[in-house]
Amino acid sequence: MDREILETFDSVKSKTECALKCTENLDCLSYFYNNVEGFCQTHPVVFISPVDGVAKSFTTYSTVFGVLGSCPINDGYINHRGYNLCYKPHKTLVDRAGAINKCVGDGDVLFTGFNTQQIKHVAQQLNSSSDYRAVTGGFYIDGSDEADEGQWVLSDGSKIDWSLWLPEQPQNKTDEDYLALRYEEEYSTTGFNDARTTWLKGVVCQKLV
Ligand SMILES: [Ca+2]
Repeated sequence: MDREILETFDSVKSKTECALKCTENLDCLSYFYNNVEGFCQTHPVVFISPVDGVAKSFTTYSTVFGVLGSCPINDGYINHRGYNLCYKPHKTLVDRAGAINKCVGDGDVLFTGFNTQQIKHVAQQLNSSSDYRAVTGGFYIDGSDEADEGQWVLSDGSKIDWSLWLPEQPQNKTDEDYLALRYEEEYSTTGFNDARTTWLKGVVCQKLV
């Protein structure tokens, strides 16, 4: 596994020691450990798709368990300890109303994030998974410019002053008023695009913990 590498360590004596190195870095979500070579490699994402997380020979893959007891990581939620984030991408396609319903039904909200780093982390997580990259249209998150064209705000009314727009986005059409994170194959990157309420997408829900 050689994507999205956070840190690498040699002469690591045990899987437990590798786990500790991951735990010590709040940006670490998962790690690979090779007990033959004593090689430990940490990652800032969780590998969701089996094909993306294939371990090399003699290497085991593990995710670090969050310190947030209230983030249900056994139910598919992803916990970034450094940003205090607990979120879950859903691949089932829904319109925007359906996206809100999905999150609310799980006791969550549309993914918000509160700064560039948090949004970038989720974009990186979506970008690192072939299952997520394959979701047509990407994923709804919180954010709209419906009230004032070109002025993007969260559902609590606060201004979105960070930007992760894909190239040639936003198109800022008056009927494309809702924020989504979408993989753009041409640029091999995941970023913002503006969407219509009727477009079918996945959704990233956030559990406020
Ligand atoms: Ca718009």
